[in-house]
Amino acid sequence: MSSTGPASSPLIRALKGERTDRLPVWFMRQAGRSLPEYRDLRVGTRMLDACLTPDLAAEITLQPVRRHGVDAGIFFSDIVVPLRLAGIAVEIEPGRGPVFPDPVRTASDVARIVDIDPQAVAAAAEPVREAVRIVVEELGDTPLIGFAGAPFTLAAYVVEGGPSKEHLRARALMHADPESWHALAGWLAEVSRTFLAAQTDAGASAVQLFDSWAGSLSVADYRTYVAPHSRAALAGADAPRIHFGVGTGHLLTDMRLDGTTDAVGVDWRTPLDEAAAILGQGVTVQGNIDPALLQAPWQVVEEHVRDVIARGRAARAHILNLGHGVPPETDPDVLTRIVELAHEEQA
Ligand code: 1CP
Repeated sequence: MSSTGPASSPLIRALKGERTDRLPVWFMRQAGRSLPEYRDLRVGTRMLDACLTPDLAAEITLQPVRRHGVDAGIFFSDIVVPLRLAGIAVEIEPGRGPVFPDPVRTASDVARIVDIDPQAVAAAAEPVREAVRIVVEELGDTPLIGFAGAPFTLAAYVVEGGPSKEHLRARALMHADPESWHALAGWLAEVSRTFLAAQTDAGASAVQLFDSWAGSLSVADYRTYVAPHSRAALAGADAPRIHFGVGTGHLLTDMRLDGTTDAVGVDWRTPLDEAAAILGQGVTVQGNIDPALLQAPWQVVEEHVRDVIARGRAARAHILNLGHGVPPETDPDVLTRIVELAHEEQA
């Protein structure tokens, strides 16, 4: 019998640097608002309650895998879920995103937060482990990707109190009070590490750290104030590791975190052959279909996807994905056709 199970899937082999005859493809934010079956299920349930209801979170995770035939599930949750589990007040407001009624801005705010034992997250994470176990059982040979927010992206919300454009308050705290910044980022790293462990312990086969807003940082600030904490969050994960950011063309090499990452996620701004030239052959690339192009006529999408695949051949291995999340207004059939196209092409 040939070897089976997620460990020999195209995604996990690509993360280990192998090219197989099937190009693995999945989509960030595949589980969510672009699917009518998701919108139906979510009626009457708040986002964070849905994340912590095991049957519901499992079903939402599985929907896009069934529909599109993607090569991985991404666990349906949110980067702020471990903060809710730590007992911090947070809600996800429809159409806006995560909102913290008590933002963490002063040294005493930080002291109040870091006083919470990150192990409280592990103890409260049973609904997460339960949902992951259901998903892993259903997925069989298809791997599940667990995820967490990187310390800087989480801080961008916690310090600001909600979504912001340039994440000024978090970046200001680094320089105004470096000690408080490092205390906060270190605590967030520990919380994200614990959230990743809950998912891998329950059977997730790979993890992705989302540093969605790291693109707003200078290289110098990234190295001093952010990279050590992201490395701590990811280094503890007992599974292959993907590290993703938006607008991070200037940070690609640093995002390898000294070899801690198996793959670097690249947004749509940097062609994958250029990214591979910068990153070298020690790491796999993931990306980078422009989400804006999903609205274009199919011929335009097809040409773009073929170009992304061709450029991805410059890397040691490639995982096809978007350059950021699926926009809510995307026609899900376009995603299904992209999966079919990727699987027709030789990796
Ligand atoms: O009611 C809803 O449907 C709310 C929309 C929504 C969804 C479906 C939010 C609110 N989060 C999610 C799920 C989610 N969040 C997933 C599910 C798995 C999948 O990818 O299919 C994941 C991986 C996340 C991670 C996440 N949350 C990130 C990192 C990824 C990214 O897109 O950059 C970030 C930045 C968040 C914060 C967040 N949560 C929700 C929103 C609208 C936002 C962004 C707000 C902002 O613009 O700052």
